This record gives sequence, structure tokens and C-alpha cells, in this order.
Amino acid sequence: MRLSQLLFPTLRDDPKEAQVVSHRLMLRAGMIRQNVAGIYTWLPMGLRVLRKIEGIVREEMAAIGCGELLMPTLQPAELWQESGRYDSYGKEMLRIKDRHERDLLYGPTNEEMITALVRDCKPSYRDMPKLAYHIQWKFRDEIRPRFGVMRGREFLMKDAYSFAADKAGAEAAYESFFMAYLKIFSRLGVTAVPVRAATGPIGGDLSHEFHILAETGESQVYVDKAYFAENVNELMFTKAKGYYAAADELHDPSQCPIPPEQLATKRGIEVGHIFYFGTKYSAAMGATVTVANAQSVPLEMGAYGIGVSRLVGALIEAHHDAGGIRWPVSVAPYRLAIVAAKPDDEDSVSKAEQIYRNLSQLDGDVLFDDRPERMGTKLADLELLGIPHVFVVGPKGLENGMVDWKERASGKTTAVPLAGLEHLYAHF
Ligand code: P5A
Repeated sequence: MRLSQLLFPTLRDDPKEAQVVSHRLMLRAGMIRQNVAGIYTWLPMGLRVLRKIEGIVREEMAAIGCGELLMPTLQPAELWQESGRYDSYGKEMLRIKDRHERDLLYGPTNEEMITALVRDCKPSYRDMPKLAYHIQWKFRDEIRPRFGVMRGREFLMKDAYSFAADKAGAEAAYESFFMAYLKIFSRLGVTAVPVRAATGPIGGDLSHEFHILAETGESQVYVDKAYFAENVNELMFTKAKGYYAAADELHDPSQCPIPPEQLATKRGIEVGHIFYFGTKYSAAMGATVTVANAQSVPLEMGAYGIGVSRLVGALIEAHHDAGGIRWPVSVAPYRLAIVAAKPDDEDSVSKAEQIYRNLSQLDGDVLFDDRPERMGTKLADLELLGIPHVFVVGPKGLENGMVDWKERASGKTTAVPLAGLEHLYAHF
């Protein structure tokens, strides 16, 4: 992609409205623009990160046999009347009337809709469990939208649902999502600590939140210090469950099983939340499965959320420095940028162009900074945006058949031969 053609409005100064570093950097690096409180336009650079996160989530959902579908954003009120949540959900739910005065709502979550769908599919106990997810925009009329995309009103969620014939099947599904979540966060370049959590308006009696630990986190979590001696991302379910780790609302100091000196109190950003809620929705909505003796029983359900748009902000909270964002390579808007050191030196501009063409044939993850700006400005923008690798093509290096390779993570610059660029890029 040629940067000169992209909508990439960077800002020199910190925007006043942004209180946390991720919000400031997303605005400054031209990733998002706010439309009204808590509702954003995703500009090309922001959208690429969002899509890459979605890509990793999709691969890990496929790996546990969870199929993608797509439910609409608008839902009929009747479904929520069936489950009993239409009134209890309160002001966070955006209620809408269509031209026929029919009550609709903009979905804050999809338990009702998917339960009705599975009910209508009349599943047999022979092909249990059923696992499905979608990645869809949600709306919650948060009383205090803040921190940019981290607490939005419109936000992108991956929500998955499991349906099983019995409790053992539901618990097995819960465990496979739990493990998939650790994998997803590890591939995103972060550790998200699973903590026991209250279930709130979603309901149920078993639930874990996944928290990226960061000073700016909105939640308080209490975690056994021994947990941190482990590689959390590789823990097995039973071992992870064995550690004491609780969200604020579940932590009661008088009941805590471990001594205070062994307990770490941390701030966390909740990037995922999983629930086992048994038959709460299926019983209310008549979603049943016929078991061996021709009897019908309500399905055992779980739901599994990941805050996809929140993650963009949370990853920046975890990975930045004075120069800007430091994306893990797996989610960077582009893995590589190419810059001609002197825009008026024809030789280096055409060489840079040629390198760009060659490498972009391999995949579309290369950015060509062909803007008519000084090199210092370009490099500062690319650093702010957090592009992991930059090739600087200049007359000096070209004399010896070399270009400069700058690495965002280490800040190192190395001269590398033109002939080896393809090979190098393949390893980024
Ligand atoms: C689980 C899947 C649910 O809604 N129903 C379907 C369940 N859980 S949840 O915890 O309420 O939300 C799941 C994740 O969505 C993110 N999230 C938000 N992100 C940005 N702005 C918001 N206002 C917002 N609210 C929730 C969180 O990451 C949460 O874990």
C-alpha cells in the first residue's frame, strides 16, 4: 500500500480529550476518529489491526471446532421478553421502534438470538456439543464511555456460544474455550490472567474474566503471586483453576484462602469473559435436546466473549514507549515499511519503489511511505504507528548494494544487502 493515498491523519500533539496512553496514541497515529461519545470511525491503520486480531481469533475458534456465523445487529424485543431480560437489562440497551411500531433493539449480546436459532434447529443428542460464534458490532449505552475504544458504546465483540446435552459436555466446552483464550492472547503478544468473576446480567454460576495487567486498567484483580512464576499462557485448565485469582466483586478478604503477603493486588483490563450458565436461557426459551430415552431436556449452555475492539487499545497499553506504539508483529498494521531516504534522489526513489513492488508480491503487508515529506517526519510517523520493521533506501547504502533495516522493538539499525531483502522479509 502506498501511504500517500491512505487516510492517515497523524497529530503532532496530544489530544486533550484522551486520558490514557492508548487513546492518545490511536488518535495521534491516525487509527480512529470519534463521531459521538463512545462511537468511532476506524481509519485504515486502525482497521488493519482490528482485522488482524479477528484473524487470530478466527483461527483459534476453528482449531476447537467452533463454526462462524453472523447474526444481525438488530434484534426483535420478543426474544428478550421470552428470556425475561427485556426489562431487566435497563438503560444500557438501545431500544428502537421500526415504522410498524415494532420494538427492536441494537444487540448488546446474543444469547437470546442464538438460543432461539438452536431451538429451531432441533439438535439431537448424537451431535452434541454445538459450538458457534460471530464477530459482530454491539451497542451498550454505557453511562461513562471513556478511554477511547476500551470502553465504547459501539464496540466489536467475538461472542461464542456452546450447547451441550449435559453438564459434563458443557464443562468440556468451557475448558476448550478457556484454553483457546490463553492461546489467542499469547499469539497477540500479551498475557491475560484468568480470574474468577461474577456473572452480572449475563448470569450463571461459573465464570472467568481474562485480564491484561496494566496501571490504567478499570478493574481491580487479586492474584496469587505464585501464578506469576508460571508461564500463564501455557497453563492447563485444572492447574490455572487451582490458583487463587479473583475479580474485585468476588474477592472477600475474610474468605481468601491464601495469606495476604502472597496476594498481589493489580489493575487489569478485561479483554475476555467466559460463562457457564447451565439452562438459564434454554429453559426459559424452550431450547431442548432429545436424549436417549426420547425425553426432552433443556440444553446446557455457555457463552464466551472477547472484546476485539477493546483489545486494540489494551495491546497498546501493554506495548508502547516514548516514540509511540510497539505492535507485536502478529497485529501490526503492516509488518514492513519502505522509505526512500531522499525524496529528490531519483535513484533511491526508484530502487525503493522496486523493492516495494517485489515484496508486496509476496503478501500485502508492506507499506511504501511515498509521501512528499522529510525523512525525519516519515520515520517519526512510522515509529508512532509502531511498524515493526523499516527499510530505508538511500544513495550512500545503494553504492554498496545495501539498505538500512530499522527494528522498532530494539531501535537497532543494521545495513543489509539488497539481495537478501526477500529472505529477511519472509522471516518478519
Ligand atoms: C459473553 C459472550 C458477554 O457479553 N455474552 C456473549 C457474554 N460478556 S461481557 O463480559 O459482557 O462482554 C464480553 C467482552 O466484551 C468487551 N466489552 C467491551 N468492549 C468495549 N467497550 C465496551 N463498552 C465493552 N463492554 C464489554 C469486554 O472485553 C468483555 O470481556
